[in-house]
Parts: sequence; C-alpha cells; structure tokens
Amino acid sequence: MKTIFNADHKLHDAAFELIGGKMMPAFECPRRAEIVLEKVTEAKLGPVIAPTATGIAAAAKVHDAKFVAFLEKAWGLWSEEHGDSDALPMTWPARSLRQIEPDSIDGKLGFYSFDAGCGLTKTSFQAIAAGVETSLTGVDLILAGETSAFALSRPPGHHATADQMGGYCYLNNAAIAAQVLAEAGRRVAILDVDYHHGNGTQAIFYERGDIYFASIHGHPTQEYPYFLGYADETGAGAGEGANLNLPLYWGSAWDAYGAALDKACEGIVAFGADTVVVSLGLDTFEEDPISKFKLKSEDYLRMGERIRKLGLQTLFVFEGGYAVEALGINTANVLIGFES
Ligand code: SP5
Ligand code: ZN
Repeated sequence: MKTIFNADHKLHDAAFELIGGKMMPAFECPRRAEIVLEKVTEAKLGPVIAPTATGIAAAAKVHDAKFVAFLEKAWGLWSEEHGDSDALPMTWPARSLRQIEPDSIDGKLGFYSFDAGCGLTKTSFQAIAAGVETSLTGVDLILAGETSAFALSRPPGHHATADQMGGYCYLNNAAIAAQVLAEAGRRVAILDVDYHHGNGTQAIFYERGDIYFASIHGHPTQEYPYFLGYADETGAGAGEGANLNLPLYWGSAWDAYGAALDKACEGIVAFGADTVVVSLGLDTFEEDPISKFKLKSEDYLRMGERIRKLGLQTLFVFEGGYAVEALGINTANVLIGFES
C-alpha cells in the first residue's frame, strides 16, 4: 500500500487549545504525522510518496466556496487587527442569534466555525490545502486500480462541514475524496472509525443516497461533538437509510467495538459499495488523552483485517488520535491488518 505524505503538514502548528478549562499545548500537533510516517516506513508497507494532485478546486464540491476563500484569507485579516497570535473564534451565531456573516474578522471566525478547536496560524492554510491534495492523490491511486492507499496528512477533516471548521478540522479530506470518487462513477461508502462522530461528513452527505456514511463513536450524550451522532440519524430525503450511526458509551473495548464494526461493514455491503473511504482516527486507543474507549494496540490489527474482509478498494484518510507515542504503531497496525 502506498502512503501519500503531506510534508507541509507541519506548517499548521497551533500554539495551544482551551480544553477542560485549561490552556494546553494543542493535542493536534505536528509530531502526530511524523510518528505515523516513521512507523509506517518501519513496517515496510510500501512506498511513501508526495502528493501529485495539484489545486484544491475539488474542495468546493463539498464546501461552500465562500468558506474556502475565508479560510485562505482569515489569518491575514486577523493579524491586521490582533497581530501575530493564532486566529481563534470565541463567539458563535447560537440559537437566539442571526446567521449573517459580519465584516469583522472575529465575527467571521464565529460564523464559519462551531467551536474554538480550530486556531489558524499564518501558514495553516498551506498545510490544509496540501492535505486536500494528499487525499486527492489517494483518489487518483484508487482510480488507477490500486487496492488501497493511505493519505497521511494533518490537520484532520471529518468534523468540517460545508461551511464550518471545528474539532481541529478545516477542510473535509475524506468527504472531498468520497465526492470525487462518486463523480468518477464509484459507489462510495465512508467508514468513520475516529472516536469522535464525523459530524461534518454526515452533514455533507445526509440527504444523498449515493454516498453511504457509517460511524462508530463516543455517544453524543457523553462525548464531543455532543450535538450530532445519535443512532436515530438515518439520513433524510434521498439519503434516507444511507447514514448509520453506532454510538458507544465511555469505557467501550474491543468486544463492543468489534460488534459495531461488523454492523458498519454489513451496512456497507448492503449498500452495495465498491469503494470505501476510511476516516482513520486512532483516538479510540485506551491511552488517548482526550477519549474514553479502551482499544488496545493489537485491536487495530483486527480492525484492519475486518475492513479488508469487505474486499473493496479502500482509501484510508488520517484523522484524529492523540496518544502520540503509540499513534504510529496503532495506525500501522490497521494497515498491516488490512494487508494480511
Ligand atoms: C479530529 C478529532 O479527533 N477532533 C477531536 C476534537 C475534540 N475536541 C474537544 C474534545 C473535548 C473532550 N473533553 C476532553 C477532556 C480532557 N480532559
Ligand atoms: Zn477524534
């Protein structure tokens, strides 16, 4: 399996995040991608290549063009007002407020986000854009007939909606890939195994019957993103039946997880998918610092094996996972399990 590595990922390096009432070094940090690269290389899974796709026009297939343009110019507008700090939203158009895009950069940041998890540095957009090119290169490999590919990039993408950043995510790499694959005639299923519900991906495809979304995640009544990811969200309109949420409670280990993964895979088979995009988050790990599932390193081998049993062309897209020391091994284990 080829790995497409976004070397520009390190251009996105937020100074801190506010979590649990404390200012902490950002959990979504450059070391994450570097340790995965190290372990994937050590595992000799196959060549590591640079992205060859150029341009992010495809982002506008699932994102609002105004939102993409905003991301590109946001830090510049911010720095005119606030200097060199990371651009961060702090006010959102919540229930009682109007949904009108303000002129002020602080207002725009709130308008185009749903939480404060998305700091933007001077060079963040370059990393984000190269991430889209990374996932599009993965699409090219799948369309050229490769059985599988791994798009290794950060920041992650699955929380990003058509027009909002959130949860460390800016542009939705997996959704963009799925859309381009669908336009190439593929019947695409997205399997989201990140610990957090892929609210952005779900929202983007919720009324679409041609792309299936299955997600296993912390139950929204307990866990971020809190306001989406319940089991009764089954799709709407033409998309009715094409959305499968399998929320699990805190403390879930492989017995419950493996059973949910079987259900997700059964849904993908019933949908008749020929191509799978995996939103590969590793924050289900027992030692993850912000998560509460109990998967062990060897469970990721089983995860990869189960995905392989689908017998479908598979594009893995890197998402979350914050237990940095084990993150490389856990990621490699999924891919090793898939290849075994
Ligand atoms: C891509 C991805 O994994 N994004 C995750 C974003 C999570 N953001 C907030 C999590 C808040 C959960 N509370 C943790 C308390 C830790 N002491
Ligand atoms: Zn996550």
